[in-house]
Amino acid sequence: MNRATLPKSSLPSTDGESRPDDESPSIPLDFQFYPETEMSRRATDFFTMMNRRRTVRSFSQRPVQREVIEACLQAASTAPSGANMQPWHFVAVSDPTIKQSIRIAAEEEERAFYDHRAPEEWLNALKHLGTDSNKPFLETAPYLIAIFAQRYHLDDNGQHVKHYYVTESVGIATGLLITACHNAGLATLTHTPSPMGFLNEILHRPDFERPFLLLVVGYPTEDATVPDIKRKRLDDFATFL
Ligand code: IYR
Repeated sequence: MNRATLPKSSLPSTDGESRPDDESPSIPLDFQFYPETEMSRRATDFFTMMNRRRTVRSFSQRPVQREVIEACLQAASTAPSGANMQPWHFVAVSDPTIKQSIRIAAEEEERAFYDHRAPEEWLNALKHLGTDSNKPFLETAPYLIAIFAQRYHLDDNGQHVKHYYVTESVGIATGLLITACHNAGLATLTHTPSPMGFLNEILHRPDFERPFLLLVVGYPTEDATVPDIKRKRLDDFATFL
């Protein structure tokens, strides 16, 4: 069973009495209210912290504690999801042999992409990033987190249970994972070799799971540089009516 469930006997009912057959139990909301000044400060502090996040492409071999990755994955799993189906699966890879297999398969797809698959317009759009088909970070970074999107899950009787808003849900979970990693002091790279079917094979994931993204996680090398790109200004990406 993939959804969080409460034992039925502990479910409160609207009239305050335990009702074993209640299908939509509720519990008190654990919500934190802040005074307005503290709220403003928290909001701007968080933006300042997130504004330092950059996509990194040169990773050192420095290891990362598994506990940190576990906590970041748990943060990712707090994402809202269609009908609370939590339609994601994360495979955190630190095994050097598996990372090497992923690198070999990803570079093969990337060579096809850069050599003939990508239209000229796409290659032009990527020029300022300086990317190519060589992906050494897939072996040097301590963790590769493969994120899979599940189209459905199997219930206890082996019946398909359809998932809803899968892409939106997994996209939000991925965003939370990137945020959690950055907050913990880790650098990330969203890597999307296309197609990514090789991840199912290498990581033994079932067909109903679609590889969504490969997140490279670790520490930047001492001499890491990033492209000098600018973020849009608030006025250019947001409208208040
Ligand atoms: N997957 C390729 C190409 C690539 C595509 C986009 I859109 C990027 O923002 C960056 C790279 C690669 O990783 O090189």
